[in-house]
Amino acid sequence: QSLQALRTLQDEFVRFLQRYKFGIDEIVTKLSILREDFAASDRGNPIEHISSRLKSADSIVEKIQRKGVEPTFDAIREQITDIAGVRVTCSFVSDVYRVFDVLTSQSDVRVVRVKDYIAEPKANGYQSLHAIIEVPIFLSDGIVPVLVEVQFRTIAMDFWASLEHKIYYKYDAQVPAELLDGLKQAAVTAAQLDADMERLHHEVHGGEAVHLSAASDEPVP
Ligand code: 0O2
Repeated sequence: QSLQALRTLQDEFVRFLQRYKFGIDEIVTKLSILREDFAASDRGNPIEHISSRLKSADSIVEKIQRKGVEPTFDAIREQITDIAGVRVTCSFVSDVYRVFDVLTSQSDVRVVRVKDYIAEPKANGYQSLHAIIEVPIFLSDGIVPVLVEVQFRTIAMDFWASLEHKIYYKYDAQVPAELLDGLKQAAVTAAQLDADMERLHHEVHGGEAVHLSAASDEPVP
C-alpha cells in the first residue's frame, strides 16, 4: 500500500474513533445534568459517580479477532458495540434502574439492547445493568448516530467488578479455583449488602416506589 493510502486510512480511523468520543461526551453530559438536577431537587441524588473510556485500538483489534468481525468500518460499527463506554455508579439498586429509566426515556436516546446482569448475574457472580444506547451526534456536515455502552451498577457491584478485573488480568484469565470460589462468595455478600442497604433506605424513605428490574414497570415494595 502507498504511504498516501496508509495516511488516508489512519485519518479515517481517527475520525471513526472521534465519533465515539463525541458519543461519550453526549451521554456524560446528559448524566451530569441529571446528577445536578437530582441534587438540586428534594428527590435525592441517585448518581454517585460517572466514568468513561474509549476502547483502545489494541482492544478493538483483539475483539475483532475474537469475534471474527469483518475488518471494515461498517462491520465494526455494527458488531463492536462497546467502543464508547460510560459507567454510572449508584448507591442503591433501585437508583440503578431509576437512572436507566430517566436516561433512556429522553427523546434523542434509543435503546438498542439491554443486558440485565443484576436480574441474572453472570456465572462468576458479575452484576451490572448494561445498555447499548444510540445517540445522535451533530457534526459540521450532518447528524450521525453513535452507539454507547452504558453500564449501571451499585458501589458494591463496582467494588467487586474492579477486584475481579484485576485478578483476571493478574492471572491472565487462568484464575485458580479457590480464588474463583472466593469471588463468587464475595459477589453473594455484595448482593446481600445491596439488599440490606436498599431495605434500610426504603425504611427511611418509605412509600416511594422501588424498581428492581429493567424489564418490568411493576414497582417492588
Ligand atoms: P473493559 O476494560 O471494560 O473495556 P464480550 O464479553 O466483551 O465479548 P459483550 O456482549 O460486549 O461481549 O459483553 P458484555 O457482557 O455486554 O460486557 C462487556 C463489558 O462488561 C466488559 O468490557 C466489562 O467492562 C464488563 N464485564 C462483563 N463481564 C464482566 C466480568 O465478568 N467481570 C468484570 N469485572 N467486568 C465484566 P471489556 O471489554 O471486557 O473490558
